[in-house]
Amino acid sequence: KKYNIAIVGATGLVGREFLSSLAQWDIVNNLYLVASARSKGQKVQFKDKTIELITVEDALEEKIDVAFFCAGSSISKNYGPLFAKNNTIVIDNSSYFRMDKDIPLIVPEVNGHELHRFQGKIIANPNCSTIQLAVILKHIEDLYGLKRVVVSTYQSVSGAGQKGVDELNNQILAYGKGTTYEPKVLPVAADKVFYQMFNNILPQIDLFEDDGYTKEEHKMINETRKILNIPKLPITVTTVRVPVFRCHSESVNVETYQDINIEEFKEYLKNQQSVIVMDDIKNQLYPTPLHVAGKNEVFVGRIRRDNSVEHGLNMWIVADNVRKGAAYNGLQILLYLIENNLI
Ligand code: 11C
Repeated sequence: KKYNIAIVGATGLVGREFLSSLAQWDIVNNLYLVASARSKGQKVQFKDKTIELITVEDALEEKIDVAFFCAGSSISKNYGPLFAKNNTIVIDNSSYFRMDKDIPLIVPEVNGHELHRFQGKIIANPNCSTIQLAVILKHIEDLYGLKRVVVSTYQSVSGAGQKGVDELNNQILAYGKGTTYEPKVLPVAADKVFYQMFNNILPQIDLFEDDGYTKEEHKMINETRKILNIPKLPITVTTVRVPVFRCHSESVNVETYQDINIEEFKEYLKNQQSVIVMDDIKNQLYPTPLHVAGKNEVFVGRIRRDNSVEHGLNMWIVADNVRKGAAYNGLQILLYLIENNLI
């Protein structure tokens, strides 16, 4: 069977990635590419078809089975429910609906089962840095029981969208010419002060909240608890932007209830969906952003015991934030619905 599919935000970084991932599957009947009014009429290639961009209002006139939203929270807030009312399943990449108790927040290989009893139309796609963490934590919870989690992230500029990518690129080019390029986007376009990203590290992703944490840190904490269905999981996070274009990396420390057999854990992980264990220190093998960019799986390495607690381990998790962290996870949600006859 084939479906009428819309991408709302088709010209953005995540929208373009969704389009190229979708091209690898034979599930599209009609494809609707939605962008802002000023892009209306521009043409985009999808396989052997040329498709004209339309506005979100135009798309509401069509009969669409599934819409992938990746145009930011306000578009999702304003139009997601209108598409849902039209009987369209909305897979929403924004943060707007994620913590709504009636909306499932899905990483298919972790909690796809929640979709079987879901009657609604809007499904949320989690934050990029949360997805890669949840994929690995699920297995630790299943095997040993999670007692406490401590995470520090090393997030690429593509997390801040095309503007973040362009800003780092311009600063690198300027450095090559012996000049500088003034920051206007990073660390956070909506904040007051901007810092150079090239040759620098910025311990701020998104705006600060009253407790001294950033919104990104709260997202990782709250979304991880919701996806794993452990509402009180003790977890603390520091999120950091690094001058890398693609892939988020995470240093993760976990304390568990039961004793961990590191070798057994590695073997178990090797057999899990979406996980690639890349951990051979004798040969200096561990995941790096350059290696993982463009791949769909979550890579894990540096898996080792934490001897400072009774049962603990440290590891290094890397995933492509635009793929598994956004577009590919959204596509996986759609594929899960199809495979399980839920659409
Ligand atoms: C970043 N994680 O790297 C953010 C971007 O809630 O989907 C993703 C924002 C979101 O800046």
